[in-house]
This record gives sequence, C-alpha cells and structure tokens, in this order.
Amino acid sequence: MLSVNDPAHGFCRDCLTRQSKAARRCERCGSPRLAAHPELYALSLAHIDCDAFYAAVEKRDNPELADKPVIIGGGKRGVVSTACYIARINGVRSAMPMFKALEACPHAVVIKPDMEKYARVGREVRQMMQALTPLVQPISIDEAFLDLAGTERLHGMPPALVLARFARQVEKEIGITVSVGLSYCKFLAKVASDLNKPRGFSVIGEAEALSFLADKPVTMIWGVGKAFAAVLERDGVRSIGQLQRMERAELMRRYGTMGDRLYHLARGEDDRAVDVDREAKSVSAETTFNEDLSSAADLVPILRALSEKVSSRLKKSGIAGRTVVLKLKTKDFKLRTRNRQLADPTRLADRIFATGRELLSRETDGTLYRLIGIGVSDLTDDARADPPDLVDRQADKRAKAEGAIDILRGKFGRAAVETGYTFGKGRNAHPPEAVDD
Ligand code: TTP
Ligand code: MG
Ligand code: MG
Repeated sequence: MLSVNDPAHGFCRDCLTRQSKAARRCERCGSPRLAAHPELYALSLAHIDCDAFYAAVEKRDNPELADKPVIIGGGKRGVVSTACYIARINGVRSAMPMFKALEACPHAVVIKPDMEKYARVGREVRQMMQALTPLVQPISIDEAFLDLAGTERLHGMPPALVLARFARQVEKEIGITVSVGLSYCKFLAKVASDLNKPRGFSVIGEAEALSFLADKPVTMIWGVGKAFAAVLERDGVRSIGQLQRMERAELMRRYGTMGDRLYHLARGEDDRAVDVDREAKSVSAETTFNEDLSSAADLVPILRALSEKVSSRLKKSGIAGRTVVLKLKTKDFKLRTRNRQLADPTRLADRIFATGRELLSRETDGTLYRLIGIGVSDLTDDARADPPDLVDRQADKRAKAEGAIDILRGKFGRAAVETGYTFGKGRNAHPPEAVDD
C-alpha cells in the first residue's frame, strides 16, 4: 500500500494534499494544519458548526471590525447572543447579561442582531452542505449533521477530504469559518466539532471513544443540562467514566429512561440516524424586557407582536404548527412553558395569539417575568392548515381579514398595517428574536 493512503499520515487542510509520511507541516505548502487519525478515511458522520456565527457575519460585512472585540446582543437589559473569539478571550459568553459582558470587555463593539441576514447566510451554508449529500439534518441556524456514507465514488475522495474542502469553500465563498467534527455517531460528531474551534477539524474514532469520554464531565452528554448535572452531582457522579462503571439496570432504576440514555452515550453508543425530515421542530419568537413585567395589560400586546412574528415566518416557509407553546421566564430565571394542541395546524397570528393569551391568563398571578416567548411545534406543511371555522364564525372572519392584511403588507411593507394590539410594543421589549429549535 502506498504510504499516501495511510490515514495516520493524513492530508493538509489548506491545500488538501495527502501526506506521504507523518509530519508537522504540509509537504507541499508548509501549512501546520494537518488532519491525521487512524480512522480518518473510515468515518463518514459529520457535524458542522459555524464559528461565532452572528459575529462572523458582521465582521465579514465590515472589515473594520476584523481585529476588534465584537458582541452581538440586545439593549441594556438584554443578553449576549454571541461574541467573537477576541471578545471571548476577555470572558464574554453567549447568554451573559449585556452589562456584565461590557464590564468584562468595555471596548467591545456592540451590534444589534440582524436575524434576517443571519438566516440568509445560514441558508447559503446549508445549500452548500446539501450539494455534498442529501442527508443533511439542520440542528439550528448555524449547524447541521451530515451523513456522507457512500459518497466517496461521487466525490472521488473520502468524506474527511470532502469536509476539509467544504470548510475551505465556505471561507472563500461565504466569508465565514466553520468547525468540523467527524466520527461514527451523532453524539461524538457533535462533541468533536466543538473540540478545537474556531476553524477546527476534529476526529473521534470508534477505538478511542471509551477512553476519550472517560475523563469528560457528564454535561458533555446530550440532554444533561445544568439541572440534571446537579442531580448527578448529588449522587456523586461527575465524570462520564463514572457512568461507564455503572450497571445499566442501576442507572435506569435511578434515572428512568434518561438512565438508559446515559448508559449508552457514556459508552459512545448512539445509533440515531441523520434525519432529514426533522429539520425545524418548532418556530418561535421571544423577547427579554427592559424591566420585569407582571400584568396582562403589559404582556398581552407583546404576545400579539410575537405571534405576528411567528406567523409571518410560518407563512414565509409554507409551514404550520399544531401545538402552541407559551414560554415565560420569571424574574429569578425559572422557566415556565405551557402548551395546547389545536384541532388543526395553524399559521395564523390570530389563532396563535388567542391560544397564547388563554395560556397566559393562568400565569398572570403577580409573578414578575423577564421574558416571554410564543411558538408552534408539531410542524406540518400548510396544506391542511386553518380550515374554515364553522363553529366560530368570528374567528373565520378574522382569519380572512388576516389574509387581506398579509396581502397589503406584502405590497406596502409591514408598517402599512398595524393591528391594535401591537401599538406601543417597543416600550418594554427588544425586537423579538426568532428561534428555530
Ligand atoms: P452557537 O453555534 O452556539 O455559537 P456561535 O456560533 O456564536 O459560536 P461557536 O463558535 O461557539 O459555535 O450559536 C449560533 C448562533 O446562535 C450564535 O452566533 C448566536 C445565536 N445564539 C444566541 O442567540 N443565544 C445563545 O445563547 C447562543 C448559544 C447562540
Ligand atoms: Mg456556532
Ligand atoms: Mg451552533
């Protein structure tokens, strides 16, 4: 066998030349960015995530920002959406309150999010992914799983090289950078893409999975958030290695189905397939207030504005949702979600709002809230959405009126038609941010 096919000798991520021996620098271009791993050419499941996504897009569009710390986020009481890697060196993190971020990094340039622009760039990246394989499962605006099994003939090169070429192409054509994780399962591909950001390329093979995971914290496991990690901590479990030494029955007795999941994932056992149809699981919009709010009088108009936002996104994408989900975050950061299933999927602001308002009416008990969100899940295409309401003729009338408003807005822009409830929405809230799960 020719040594250039030895995966341990790998290839150069800059010029894509295969290396004939193990080296620190590329034999052809001298770059130190080499990929090498015993399973390099055997693995085909990838997770790709853009680096500091919103900030990277803003830097691309304004070269003056290149060497400056940049924070993308809302108003005074808002939180950080993301920060560029320069700002991160100073301690700025996603979800950090803006005032704290500016304490840590006073010279940062703060930019309000431009969701439409980021969605557009996200779609461009996604389209480039779909040129590599039909098996692309988007997870959020800036990341997706790709299954490249069986594509070697098509591309004339193994998945690892296809992915490195893809990263290079995104930099050249879109002007932002991505990190790639390559493995044999979703769990570890996702973990890998996070290992050496930004411009990362990490491989986790089957042979090393157990030992790789052993000293990692339980929070690395998908679905183990802060709350569950605290439960495990109380039971003395911190590392994945500890989970590896526990019996499956014992884990299930203690933690139910989550215990079963812990048992398998701790061993790097994850047989979930890349699922193209599970694209967006919900469409929602939420906003954090400048000051905490408790009354229906304050919350309802904001809910209306958010419902319109969700509705307009559903209409744009030609989808509808059957379950309406209301989300509230209390002053002390406790999350409340309430949901209701409708008889038929909807894409109408009026139905989303009416359902949301009903759910909200039981939560306006004096509690102070810092955030409200509304969304729909159980997504379908909109063919079966919003059949005429034979019982509630008023609702049917409103649905027809909404159709007319959409047409006017399409012609003359959003500002042309404001419904009564959305007046004054700017008083307390930041512009709603759209979220896809
Ligand atoms: P992430 O991929 O989690 O983060 P990132 O791309 O900014 O940085 P990294 O290099 O670590 O991947 O999220 C993608 C975008 O989603 C991010 O640019 C902004 C947005 N976002 C929020 O608005 N709030 C949040 O709390 C997080 C985590 C992300
Ligand atoms: Mg990212
Ligand atoms: Mg991401």
